Amino acid sequence: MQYREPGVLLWRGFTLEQFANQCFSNRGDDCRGRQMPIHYGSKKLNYLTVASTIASQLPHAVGVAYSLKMDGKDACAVTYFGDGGSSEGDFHAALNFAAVTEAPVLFICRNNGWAISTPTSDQFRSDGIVVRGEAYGVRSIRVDGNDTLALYSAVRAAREMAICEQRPILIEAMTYRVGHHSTSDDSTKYRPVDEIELWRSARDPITRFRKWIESNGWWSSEAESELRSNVRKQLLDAIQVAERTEKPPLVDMFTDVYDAVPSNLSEQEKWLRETIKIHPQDYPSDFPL
Ligand SMILES: Cc1ncc(C[n+]2csc(CCOP(=O)(O)OP(=O)(O)O)c2C)c(N)n1
Repeated sequence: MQYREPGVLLWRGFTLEQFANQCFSNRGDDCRGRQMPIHYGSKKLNYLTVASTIASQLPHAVGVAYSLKMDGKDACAVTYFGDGGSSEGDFHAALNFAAVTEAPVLFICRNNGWAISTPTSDQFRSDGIVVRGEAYGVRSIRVDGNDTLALYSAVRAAREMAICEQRPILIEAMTYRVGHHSTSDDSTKYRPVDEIELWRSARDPITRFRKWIESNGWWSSEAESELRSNVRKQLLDAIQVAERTEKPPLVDMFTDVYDAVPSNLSEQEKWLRETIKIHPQDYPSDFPL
């Protein structure tokens, strides 16, 4: 997984409390504080932990897909990446491996025009990502990523194909990153404000989808404001509780990587405990030992 797909996790049943616990690295966090914030993962929901080392998730997904194939499972792996991810070596290795092993994997590329401040024109001169999939022998489709229904039907058909025909499929969803890359980025430094505004207003995919469900009588502005205020309240509650929840115990820093904790790690744990005893002023008084 990359870092822009919490929606997938939400859809599968990850709760707002779980999101908040992960961000606060508390005892309720499944990763027990061993990942950076927003690096969610859930074994129960078959969601591999987010990797922000760009494109490293792609070969992993092919490995997962290949193992599903060998086990004869009626399932496929799905992996997400950006246009920037397609400029990494891992993208090429993954596509080629997937093609030759006929692994049931969906590569979903979010071509949003930018890898932080690097536009796609400075990344490649091919006709986007879709042609590269074809070049590797991976069936590929380009879709309007701002058209919810088009994307839904493309992904649905691709999933069916990946599983029934046991093959990889690449989807290039064309979109635009309206927000800054992250909180440390100011995208107005490298692109015109008018361009951002056009995508934010006239081309906003949420407005487009809302119009469609409203015109079918499935949605209304009242339903929207009720949903927004309910979710906002649930989210604030989850954040407040997560903020107050105790941190994981110190021993969790040393567990879960190996089946049995090896002696060098036990030794490090001992040193750490001794250091805390010698310098208690450097650690919070409620530090969970
Ligand atoms: C291997 C690696 N190189 C560089 C970075 C720094 N970095 C973080 S996000 C990013 C841009 C990624 O762009 P893209 O894949 O298009 O995804 P987007 O954030 O636009 O959705 C870069 C270069 C990183 N995280 N990992």
